[in-house]
Amino acid sequence: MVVALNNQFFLLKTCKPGTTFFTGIPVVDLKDPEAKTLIVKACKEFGFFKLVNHGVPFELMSNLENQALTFFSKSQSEKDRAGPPDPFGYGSKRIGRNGDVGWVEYLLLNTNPDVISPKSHFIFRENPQTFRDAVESYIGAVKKMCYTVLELMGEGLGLGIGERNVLSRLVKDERSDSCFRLNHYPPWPEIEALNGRNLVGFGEHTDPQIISVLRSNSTSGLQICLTDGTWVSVPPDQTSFFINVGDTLQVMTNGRFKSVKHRVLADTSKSRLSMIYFGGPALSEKIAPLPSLMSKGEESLYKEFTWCEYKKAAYTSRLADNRLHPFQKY
Ligand code: GA4
Repeated sequence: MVVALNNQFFLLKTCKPGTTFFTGIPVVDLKDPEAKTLIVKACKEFGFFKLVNHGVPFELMSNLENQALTFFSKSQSEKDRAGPPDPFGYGSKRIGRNGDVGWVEYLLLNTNPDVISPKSHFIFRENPQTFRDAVESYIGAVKKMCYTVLELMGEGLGLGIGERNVLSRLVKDERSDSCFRLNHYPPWPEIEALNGRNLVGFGEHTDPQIISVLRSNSTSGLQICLTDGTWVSVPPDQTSFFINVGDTLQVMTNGRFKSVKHRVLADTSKSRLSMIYFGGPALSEKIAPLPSLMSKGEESLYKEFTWCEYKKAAYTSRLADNRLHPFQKY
């Protein structure tokens, strides 16, 4: 449907809201001795799981949530000074460069201190130091927790002693091309023309990187697509993290793990705030199945590519595209 905002017209997608929450989301307790096995099982079956007992203090999450809400409550012209996203910076309604739109505004930041983009410098120069501190403390804690998850994945996959940390090493690398996103989905007024449908906040897509770590407030909206193609609503939990397998991890496990298709529907009455850390490899990194995972005679399902090549292709794609398609052998 077409929505008019500030004299501009936007074509926004709508979709039928799911009526019930899905109760089958795998839950992994990071302190459980069986965590590595459960992580691998969830990544194979869903490409997605909820992480509890993760050790990241709730205060870091709520502090960043408050800081982010302060930023998003500024006037449009003030927020626009931190945009447009190139890809880093503030963006509103437009996602990526190829015509995708959603009922969302966001800040996209890179997380590698050596390559902080001029845009990030600007965002933080123009905003209180408390915002920058909140982003940095949160990312610091989430990164550490993410390394633990990736190490458990390596163990759970049965990688040899020498290779066990290969996934966490890629993300720990100082050249790692990781990024961080704050998404704000404002409530939207009941519009009759929607006929009981919901506005799409962030359209369906898979994440390109190795792993994504999402935390949201208690407003629902996130949906994942199960392997049989059904969309289900994820019950929100502001104290936990939701972990997504990205396209790169799908390739590195030669399709054993599935990168999960997901989307976000906006809520009519409550705003949703999510924060997502995307752990990616260095630009020069060659992406291919891990040799020690492969069974005898097993062939790679993908042509070899570097993260840089994949990323270039990704930025010419639409959100819902299968970005691995050009790299698939069969
Ligand atoms: C999806 C996952 C991350 O949010 C993101 C997105 C990126 C962007 O917003 O700039 C992309 C999208 C995401 C994949 C395809 C391209 C690039 C928008 C888009 C249409 C930051 C990322 O890495 O890939």
